[in-house]
Amino acid sequence: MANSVMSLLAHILALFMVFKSTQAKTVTYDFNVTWVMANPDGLYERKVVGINGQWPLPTIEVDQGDRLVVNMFNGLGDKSSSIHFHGMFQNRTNEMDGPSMVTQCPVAPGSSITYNFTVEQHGTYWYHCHTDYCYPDGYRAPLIVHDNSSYFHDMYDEEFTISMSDWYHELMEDITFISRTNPTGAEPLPQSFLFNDTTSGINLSVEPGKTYLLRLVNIGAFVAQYFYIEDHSFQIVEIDGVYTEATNASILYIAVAQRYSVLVTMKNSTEKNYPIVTVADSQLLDTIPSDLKLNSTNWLQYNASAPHPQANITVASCTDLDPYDDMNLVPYDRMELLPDPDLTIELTVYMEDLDNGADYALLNNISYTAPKVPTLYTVLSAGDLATDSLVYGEFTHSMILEHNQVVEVILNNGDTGSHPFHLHGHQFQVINRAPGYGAHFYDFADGDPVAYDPSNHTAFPEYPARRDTFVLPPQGYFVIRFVADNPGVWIFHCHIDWHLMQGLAMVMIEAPLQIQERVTIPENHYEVCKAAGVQYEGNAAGNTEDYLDLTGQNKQVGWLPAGFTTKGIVAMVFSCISAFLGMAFISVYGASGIPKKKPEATEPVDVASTEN
Ligand SMILES: *[C@@H]1O[C@H](CO)[C@@H](O)[C@H](O)[C@H]1NC(C)=O
Ligand SMILES: *[C@@H]1O[C@H](CO)[C@@H](O)[C@H](O)[C@H]1NC(C)=O
Ligand SMILES: *[C@@H]1O[C@H](CO)[C@@H](O)[C@H](O)[C@H]1NC(C)=O
Ligand SMILES: *[C@@H]1O[C@H](CO)[C@@H](O)[C@H](O)[C@H]1NC(C)=O
Ligand SMILES: *[C@@H]1O[C@H](CO)[C@@H](O)[C@H](O)[C@H]1NC(C)=O
Ligand SMILES: *[C@@H]1O[C@H](CO)[C@@H](O)[C@H](O)[C@H]1NC(C)=O
Ligand SMILES: *[C@@H]1O[C@H](CO)[C@@H](O)[C@H](O)[C@H]1NC(C)=O
Ligand SMILES: *[C@@H]1O[C@H](CO)[C@@H](O)[C@H](O)[C@H]1NC(C)=O
Ligand SMILES: *[C@@H]1O[C@H](CO)[C@@H](O)[C@H](O)[C@H]1NC(C)=O
Ligand SMILES: *[C@@H]1O[C@H](CO)[C@@H](O)[C@H](O)[C@H]1NC(C)=O
Ligand SMILES: *[C@@H]1O[C@H](CO)[C@@H](O)[C@H](O)[C@H]1NC(C)=O
Ligand SMILES: *[C@@H]1O[C@H](CO)[C@@H](O)[C@H](O)[C@H]1NC(C)=O
Ligand SMILES: [Cu+2]
Repeated sequence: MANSVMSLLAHILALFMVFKSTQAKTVTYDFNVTWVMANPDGLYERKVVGINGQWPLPTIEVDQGDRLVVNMFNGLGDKSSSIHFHGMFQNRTNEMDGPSMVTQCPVAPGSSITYNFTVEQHGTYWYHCHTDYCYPDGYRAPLIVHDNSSYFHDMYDEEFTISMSDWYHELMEDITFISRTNPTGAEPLPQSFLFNDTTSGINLSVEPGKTYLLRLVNIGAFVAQYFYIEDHSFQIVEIDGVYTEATNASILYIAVAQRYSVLVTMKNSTEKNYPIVTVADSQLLDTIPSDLKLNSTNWLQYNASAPHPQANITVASCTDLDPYDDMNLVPYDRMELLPDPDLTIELTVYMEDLDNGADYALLNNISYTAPKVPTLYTVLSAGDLATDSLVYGEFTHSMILEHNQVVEVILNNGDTGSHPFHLHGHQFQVINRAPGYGAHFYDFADGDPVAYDPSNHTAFPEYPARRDTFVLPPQGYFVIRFVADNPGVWIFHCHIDWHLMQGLAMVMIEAPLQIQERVTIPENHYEVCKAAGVQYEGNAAGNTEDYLDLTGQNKQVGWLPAGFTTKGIVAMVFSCISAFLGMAFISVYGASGIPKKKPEATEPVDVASTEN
């Protein structure tokens, strides 16, 4: 008897181990990337980036713990590319992160790259091209990491993944944007808003009484969208891969790159179909053409033969919609507020004309300008100098973070637009933001910018929401914290692709000496550099002899002196204040002021630091 129990137990254990070992599998995708034709809004057929001859692109699906391998061949012929797996930590695999000239070389036409990493997270993500502003041409789709052990796994019957995005008729390369003909930096207006890559009205075929998990992903390039379902509320259970305590809500505001998972329970009656409504945030648009359809109707389809009514939008403006404030969400793991920071990085967003007459974006005084050597490759070839931020160049805005520091980023907005900022390699705690959300989101837009005051702010949450993309309100600020526990080169940037193009980015070089110990670049990635003719050793200027000599580095466009001096950026930057506060060593980078008014033209002055 005892024997047979033992043998049964051994048997069960063996089965369990087989189950465990087969659980973490390798999921391989072969992507042949070529141009294909598509007409997602029914208004205009255009060239889009397809995969294996298809567009819309496939959703990548893996289980938590799987190894994901993506073999990409760039068959575009005329454009370089790469893939960023948005929200993936790439812990120990920084070289697989995807942004060109940050962690890899651009993949030239005719060459191939292999991405290969384990997926230790769960939830809703997406993948997109991260080279030369190529994702708005269609190179973007969801990436889902299934997790059968999530706390809400038994709370739903089926799931749907829904993408939303803005859509342009022209290729990115044909759209005039950074130009002296556009000195205000007005973002190009999309022609349509897509729901799951179409405007034809999707029907989510549902059954009465069942509960569905909807995974919502804004894969757009520019415009945030409001989301709600007529006569149905829902529970938020995930944001950007972070499970949250189930929280009732009826309207969401989903900025580009953000994700929400919600549980929606169906009614018992099958008489009607209900509009799923998305409304573009028209506050982001400089002008609204009369033929631009801002809101769209799709359906929870209970009954295919019943009418499919158009949304009955009862508010006059999208700002009258009252979305759930993501700062109120509590992570399911109840991770506590991180302690006071070891390093504080204080930044201010400015949008300014530089001396070619075009409008650029700056963080403090730097408009991100790509280096000649991918920054990760500089880390790996610089030896001990990897801890000196100078080797990464003056215009990549690289900051060295020490391993396991608590880092706080204070981001002030000197601009009247909002900016969804994304940090690669982390989910950060969102601990402060002003002005409010929803109707209050634009409260500061018409007055003067308001900077974060460390000695006078609203209380930090006990269990702050965490996510990887968070919206900076117009002329307001936000404060985030994270632990530098993921050695790697991580770009921090506005996810509005137009603003990234204008330079709204900086680079965190997290624990450079640990990167050197942990990261090995696969031979295939060096082949990518050779094919692209891009150097993979040296400092930002490509100098392999003297890493502190940046002669020949790429530089941002020179200052328009008047605007520059009025703001006094010169005096503001590179001030580095260190102080002892209790036992913690606090460094403050930035300590910027905010302009009180638009600069006026004055006599040109000589600004030495910008000369070649
Ligand atoms: C990619 O697709 C193109 C067009 O179908 C084809 O000519 C090419 O051989 C394919 N390349 C690879 C590596 O599969
Ligand atoms: C992916 O990486 C693993 C671990 O380094 C390695 O064993 C495997 O061969 C790699 N697969 C491919 C397709 O490169
Ligand atoms: C997770 O559950 C789904 C069905 O609910 C099943 O198809 C899938 O195989 C499961 N995955 C794992 C890793 O158990
Ligand atoms: C959304 O589009 C994808 C890809 O075309 C498709 O597989 C999926 O069924 C669509 N989802 C819905 C709810 O229509
Ligand atoms: C959804 O159903 C409506 C009404 O039957 C139909 O007009 C529409 O084409 C359907 N949508 C799709 C994507 O099939
Ligand atoms: C959330 O909504 C459900 C269903 O409408 C309701 O039963 C529950 O009381 C709500 N919870 C809270 C905290 O409001
Ligand atoms: C649907 O019917 C079930 C079973 O009768 C009931 O428990 C549930 O509350 C009903 N749901 C709604 C939304 O009315
Ligand atoms: C919905 O779209 C229509 C047409 O584009 C527009 O007139 C209306 O103001 C929009 N409603 C909202 C709330 O944006
Ligand atoms: C579906 O809708 C049609 C038309 O309104 C109605 O006649 C029919 O009874 C409905 N079916 C169910 C199962 O509710
Ligand atoms: C739209 O909603 C308003 C307010 O709830 C209501 O008075 C009106 O009848 C609705 N219109 C339609 C066509 O359902
Ligand atoms: C603190 O902040 C509040 C809200 O922004 C403001 O009204 C108040 O004047 C500030 N107090 C001080 C002492 O700066
Ligand atoms: C990265 O992995 C280390 C363990 O190797 C862990 O301590 C750390 O929390 C991880 N960081 C992230 C962001 O995944
Ligand atoms: Cu932006």
